[in-house]
Amino acid sequence: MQLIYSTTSPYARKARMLIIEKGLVDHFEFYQVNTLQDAEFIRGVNPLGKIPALVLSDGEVLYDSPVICEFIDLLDHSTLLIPAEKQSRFEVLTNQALADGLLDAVIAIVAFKKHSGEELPRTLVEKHTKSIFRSLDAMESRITDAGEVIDLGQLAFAAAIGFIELRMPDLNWMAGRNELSNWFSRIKKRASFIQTRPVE
Ligand SMILES: N[C@@H](CCC(=O)N[C@@H](CS)C(=O)NCC(=O)O)C(=O)O
Repeated sequence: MQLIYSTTSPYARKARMLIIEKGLVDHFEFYQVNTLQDAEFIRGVNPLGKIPALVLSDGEVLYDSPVICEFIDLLDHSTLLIPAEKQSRFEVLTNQALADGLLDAVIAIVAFKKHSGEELPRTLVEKHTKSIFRSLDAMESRITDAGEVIDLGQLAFAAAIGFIELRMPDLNWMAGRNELSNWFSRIKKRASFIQTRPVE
């Protein structure tokens, strides 16, 4: 099966980190695209015109990243990163939704400029920026340092913060968020984070 991705896409990074954490790299072919130059190709694979997309061996295509991650996780039941137990399962899935939603707000700001060459209207920048800070505060209160134990929610948090550091380096996301900062300083040393760093 083939994962359509770009090295800068944080949603794809989450899926790539999951593949590495689960030791499943050999099961995948990684097909790198550029969302601007390869837009037509991407639309041909995924009607939403977005990456990541996962093309299965029978030609079926999975999107978006939460669906792809669920599929990857179920490839090997021995190390589930989306736990089966109800309470922790929905904590992890909500953490993923939080990180993905934060990213939607970041991308609404940065992608507009990239595509149009213009700044997003100030009212919308303020709305999305408030959403980013609220989401970071929620991440600060929800993060639990489980040492070496990793789950999909943590991978989503890591991909989201990695993208903030890439695209909004002046945001000062660490200020007043000690739990999250300490946790991030550890997760960023993991092979899955290092091996998926964005290359521009
Ligand atoms: N909800 C989607 C979001 C995917 C997404 O927005 N991907 C961006 C790249 S980071 C993209 O493909 N953008 C291209 C476009 O919108 O034209 C997911 O979780 O997979």
